[in-house]
Amino acid sequence: MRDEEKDQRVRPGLPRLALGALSGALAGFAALAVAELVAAPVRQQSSPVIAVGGASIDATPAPVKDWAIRHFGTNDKLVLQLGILGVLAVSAVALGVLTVRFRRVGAAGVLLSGVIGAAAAVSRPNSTGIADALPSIGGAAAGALLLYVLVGRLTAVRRSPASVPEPVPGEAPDGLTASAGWDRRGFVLAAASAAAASAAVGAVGRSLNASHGQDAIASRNALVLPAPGSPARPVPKRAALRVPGISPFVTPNKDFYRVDTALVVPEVDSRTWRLRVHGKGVRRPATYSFDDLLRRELIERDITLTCVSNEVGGPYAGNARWTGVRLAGLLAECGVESPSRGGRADQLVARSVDGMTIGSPVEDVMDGRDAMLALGMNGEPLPFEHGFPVRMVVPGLYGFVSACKWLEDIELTTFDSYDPHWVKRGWARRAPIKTESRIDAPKPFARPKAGTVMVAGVAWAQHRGIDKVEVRIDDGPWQEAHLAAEDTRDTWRQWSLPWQATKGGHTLTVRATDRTGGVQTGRRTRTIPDGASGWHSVVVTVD
Ligand SMILES: Nc1nc2c(c(=O)[nH]1)N[C@H]1C(S)=C(S)[C@@H](COP(=O)(O)O)O[C@H]1N2
Ligand SMILES: [Mo]
Repeated sequence: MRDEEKDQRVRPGLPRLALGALSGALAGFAALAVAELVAAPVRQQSSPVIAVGGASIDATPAPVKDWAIRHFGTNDKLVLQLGILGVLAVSAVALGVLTVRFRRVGAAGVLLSGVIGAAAAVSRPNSTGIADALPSIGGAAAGALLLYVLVGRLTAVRRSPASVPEPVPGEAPDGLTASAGWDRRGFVLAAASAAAASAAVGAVGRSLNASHGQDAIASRNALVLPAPGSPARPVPKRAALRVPGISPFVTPNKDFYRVDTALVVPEVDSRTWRLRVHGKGVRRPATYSFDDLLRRELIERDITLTCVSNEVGGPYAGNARWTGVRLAGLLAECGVESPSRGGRADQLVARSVDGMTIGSPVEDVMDGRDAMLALGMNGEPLPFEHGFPVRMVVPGLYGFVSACKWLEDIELTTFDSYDPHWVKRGWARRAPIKTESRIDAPKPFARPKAGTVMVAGVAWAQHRGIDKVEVRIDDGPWQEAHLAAEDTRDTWRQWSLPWQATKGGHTLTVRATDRTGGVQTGRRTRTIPDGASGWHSVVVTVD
């Protein structure tokens, strides 16, 4: 019965090109499904959408990427993947239509997209070799074959469309009769079974890929971080102001901003994880396991992380309590010396399992600040999104020059001889965090009632410390705000100012001064190459 129903829907009158388009779409779907399945034994990152997505992220010019982060935030990756799927769908449909006319062109087109996927997968920085090409090649082969078969059932119609008999309702046309005109029954059968098979294959591939992370998840669940030998001082009670709308002093992990290039969050098993330390001037290169790190003294520190892509007033800053191993001590153990003591390497390049490279000044890492290999964040093992099992954290430096997540390799080198990932894309080699302040309350375009309105927010100048915050109403004088107690100079500081608000529109502006006397500049710059500067303003209307 089902076959008959479908036969009736696919009438000879339906334009062949539309069926060609449908064939193309089905072939594209089949290709992705097979690629997903083949990626399972290879690695998920080798699947074409992920590989092409990763390659496009890397090839995206810095201003465009910056724009994407600003407009889509953490959804930037979702938008990118949807974009790639959209392009794929359009090309698949176009190839399907083309194939009706030119059989070989379509198949060649599908194979060509396979080659593009394969090339992207093999050339990813973390590619494990030629095996990464298999999902794309396998998927393209399946897609090309299906397209060939489906369009094969359609092409007869071109010769003699009139010779196709209407199926008699209730009576299945037999295959031989149908093949004399165009093979409707064969087309519908092939299309339907291909769609069903692709869905099944894709689902199996998906679940196999998802199960890969199980070991990593188990290793994280089993992990209990030992009590730190050097605990953080308790956060002073008066470091947190009770003002509605202000950023909490400690950012909960679930709210902590996330910025990275990973389309698939790496899931690394801490039990098999290793960190290699090597390179210029490393007298005793070494490899550490996670247990090796756990046996060292753990330090616990409150450190505010900031992204260089954070616009003035933007959300990409967060404060957490990190637990980890002193990086300077570990480097010293490997025989590394800081440049000021005659060390030959001035750049430390951290490399992640997903091929990210992040370069930090060796001098900063070894100057006594709490640079660490972090294992814990706010009392739990690092969340996967934030770098499990091990990431770097260096107070005072933007994340792109200090905070490598999913760390697996540290190489000592020089700034002259190596440019890491972001530097190759136009960002600065060295990037200390700029003194910044942000108004959290009132929100932009709020309509508070006349009377006392609490203006409040956070200010940061990591590793220098915040000395003063001032607020200006419209073009009035700078008024000193109340500063919450300082936790450490590596953390942000909350501030507040009661404002006697009068009716009408007002612009509130904030600026901070750091402990070195540096006043936050009002000169607006873009985020590229070394972080945005300028004052944050909020416009409100008082009712
Ligand atoms: N492996 C890897 N580490 C990375 C990045 C990345 O893209 N890949 N991004 C860096 C940037 S730009 C920042 S700001 C911080 C952000 O850390 P978070 O996502 O935990 O907030 O991670 C850094 N570490
Ligand atoms: Mo960043």
